[in-house]
Amino acid sequence: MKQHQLVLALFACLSFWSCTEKASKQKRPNILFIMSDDHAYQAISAYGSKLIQTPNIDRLADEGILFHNACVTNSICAPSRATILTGKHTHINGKMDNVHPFDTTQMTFPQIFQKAGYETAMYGKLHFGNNPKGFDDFMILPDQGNYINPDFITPEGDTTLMGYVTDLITDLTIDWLKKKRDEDKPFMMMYWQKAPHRPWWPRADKFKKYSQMSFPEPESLFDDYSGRGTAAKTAEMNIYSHMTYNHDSKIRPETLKRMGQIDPDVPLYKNGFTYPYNRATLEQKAAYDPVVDSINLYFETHWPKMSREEKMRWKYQRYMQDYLGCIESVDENVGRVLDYLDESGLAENTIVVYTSDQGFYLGEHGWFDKRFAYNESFKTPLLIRWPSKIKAGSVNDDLVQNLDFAQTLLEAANIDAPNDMQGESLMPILTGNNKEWTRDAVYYHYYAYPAYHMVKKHYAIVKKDYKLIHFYDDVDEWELYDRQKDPNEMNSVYDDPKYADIVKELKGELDGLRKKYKVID
Ligand code: SGN
Ligand code: CA
Repeated sequence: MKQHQLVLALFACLSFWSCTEKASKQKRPNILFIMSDDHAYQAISAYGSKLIQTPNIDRLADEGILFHNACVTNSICAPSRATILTGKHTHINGKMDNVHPFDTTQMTFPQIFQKAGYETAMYGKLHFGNNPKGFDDFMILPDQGNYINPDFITPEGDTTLMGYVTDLITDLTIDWLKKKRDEDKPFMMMYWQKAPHRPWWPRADKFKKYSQMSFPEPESLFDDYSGRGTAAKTAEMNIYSHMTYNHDSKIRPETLKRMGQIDPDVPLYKNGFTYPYNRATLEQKAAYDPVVDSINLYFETHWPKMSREEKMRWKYQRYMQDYLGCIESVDENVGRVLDYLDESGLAENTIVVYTSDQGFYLGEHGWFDKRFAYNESFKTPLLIRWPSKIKAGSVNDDLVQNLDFAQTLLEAANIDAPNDMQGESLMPILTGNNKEWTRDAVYYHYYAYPAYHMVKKHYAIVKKDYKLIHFYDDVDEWELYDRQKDPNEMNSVYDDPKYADIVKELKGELDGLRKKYKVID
């Protein structure tokens, strides 16, 4: 071969190599990780909701996979997020509650994606008390954030955007996808909504629409907790007793003042009327006022004549109206983003995850909020779409956890996960190789006590048939639920001699899980 032929051959080789290298890089899937705050699976129609239709979120189930037994390791906001980002249980990542800041010296999976050549971005609620690492761009809400005209923390400093938070976070997400990202790189983005977090403040049009609707009650709305131990009885999250008139039910301080002492056993929110309203401009307030006025008029004229049971029912309806009004915006905005993925041609090679930082009580056991290892807060929605790998319309009932998300996404992107992550990649399930999935028990641990809602510390082992929970600290109580016979978890059978062998077996397995996950007492 002559010299010039050699040079040409070398050149051809190099350009072929760089093209295939680029092609293989481009083939790496994009990731759109959608998370809402406190979105109960009971409020997603793909899960058979009796409360609301969520056609856009349902698309992910129709075109991908829906998990019936997805759960969290610790049912509270910031600890759940820390588990998601580190792939480690709370006792290892150290984020025990919503108060103490996250230890940012730890490796999180977005940092690994960034190092592997992905472009990364995060918009919405993080709740860590510090800025996220591993993102090329971010705009996060300080602390819990606000529904109306929210403040945002950005790498360049703080700013305030005018409008409704769910729409704004979506605008930021679509804007980044459309205009800001580097199209030569795959992306990994977090689109993490604040809604439907308390105080459940819908956009004005949804507030109006939902305030005129009524919703079916859960069977256990009037649970007296007699089938369970101390923790269920002392928790402060009962709709009648702990939901405030002003902050939650949208009763104005002036109304309450006129009415005098209403129910001395029900507290009022310390900061007066609910804070999203107080942040609104006069024009924004005017859009809410007629609805707030009619709620207040009804309350003032009917409340004094209502029985305790009727009051519970009324508060439940008010709660659902506002909570579900928030969900409708979440769902419509998911639709906007999915539409953009379709229009831009990105949908085919983008993994879309929809989940929540935990489940939530929508009146089951008379409750709102979360924290417990009982079903509604333990279980979290999980829907994943990945057109080239996941068979459309798949459903799965394996025990999967938010602990698994980091390893799953890393494996999907062909990136090695660090050995000290504690989850398991869901790739076998996503690709239809379900037999490779062997886990049959998960570990749960909630620590934030004493704290808001006063749910006692507890840890649990959960299997498909049974749930064994140990409440500790200022009590020492065990509960056992037979999940097949008592799916609503109304009666602990821990003291029933018929279950003695099961208790013994589960305690042994629980010890095994605690060792496996390196729990130190
Ligand atoms: C706020 C809410 C609580 C809620 C916590 C934690 N109260 O404090 O009801 O449990 O957030 O929620 S409110 O008066 O501010 O509405 S979490 O999702 O961040 O864990
Ligand atoms: Ca939450």
